[in-house]
Amino acid sequence: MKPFQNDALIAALRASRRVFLCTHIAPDGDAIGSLLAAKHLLEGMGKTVVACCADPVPRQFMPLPGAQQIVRPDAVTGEFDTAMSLDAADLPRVGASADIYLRAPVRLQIDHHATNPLFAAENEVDPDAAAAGCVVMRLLRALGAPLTRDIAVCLYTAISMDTGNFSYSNTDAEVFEIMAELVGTGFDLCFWSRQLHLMRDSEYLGLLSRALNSLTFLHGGKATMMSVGPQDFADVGARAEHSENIVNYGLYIDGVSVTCFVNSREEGVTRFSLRTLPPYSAQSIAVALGGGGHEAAAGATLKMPMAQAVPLALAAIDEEMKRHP
Ligand SMILES: [Mn+2]
Repeated sequence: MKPFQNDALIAALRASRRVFLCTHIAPDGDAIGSLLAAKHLLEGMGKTVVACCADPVPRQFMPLPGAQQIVRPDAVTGEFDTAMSLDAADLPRVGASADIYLRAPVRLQIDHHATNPLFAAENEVDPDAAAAGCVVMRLLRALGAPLTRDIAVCLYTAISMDTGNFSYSNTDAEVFEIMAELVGTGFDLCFWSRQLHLMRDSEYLGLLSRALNSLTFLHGGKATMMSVGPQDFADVGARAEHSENIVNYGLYIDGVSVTCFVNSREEGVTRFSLRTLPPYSAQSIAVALGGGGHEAAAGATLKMPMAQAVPLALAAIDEEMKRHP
């Protein structure tokens, strides 16, 4: 495991008494896991700690130890001698937590985003760390604090969520060194991996089922398209968030390099999510439809009904396929 670099940050935490911890808005597993691990760690050292997030904790993270005690900024009272931000790429990312953070005389942060402007007085920002949770683990070691089972569960959440369950390119040897220590605490890996990586809302599975049923092959099996319309959303009771990630299923077929997921929650607005493998560009297709994104993942929204919008998408996909026959 890499050593924690910033000795001044360690000294500041040792000297702290009342600590304000915050993380980014729209919190993910690394945000909530790192926040809670730091809370347990500092409480174990006898500090008074308030953990804050400006947005609600997503339901899947609510069973984590301490998650019920995460508060919103408007519920925070009293003054803090020390504040620390976790996993936030810049200060605006902590949302309404920023005011409380800025009021603390000693301001620290732990993060792993390369674009971080080092907004704290003492920063430990390592763009090579797979997750902010990895840096929290280094902090725990530097402080000589015990690794409890509660901390292990929170750090497992942070690291497994930010590495796509140990599958993204950021999954390095340190991740597994840390995991060996976490598993050593005897936390229930089976339960938590199911909770974090398999459990889905029934509405999500309902919408996914509609999408898979609609799957059609294009261009001799090199491309796929799935679509769900307003009636599908209504029938299964799905909300916007339930349409996330469905697009990826269109690529989980041998030989398919381009996929498009069409979804329309309301009549007259049609969204396209695109995913591609090289040499094809999701971005080129999205741009042709007036949208944008990255090379492998992009999207566009057209203000027209599906029946009118889909032929335009098919034409844009045609164009992209022709570029790489
Ligand atoms: Mn992160």
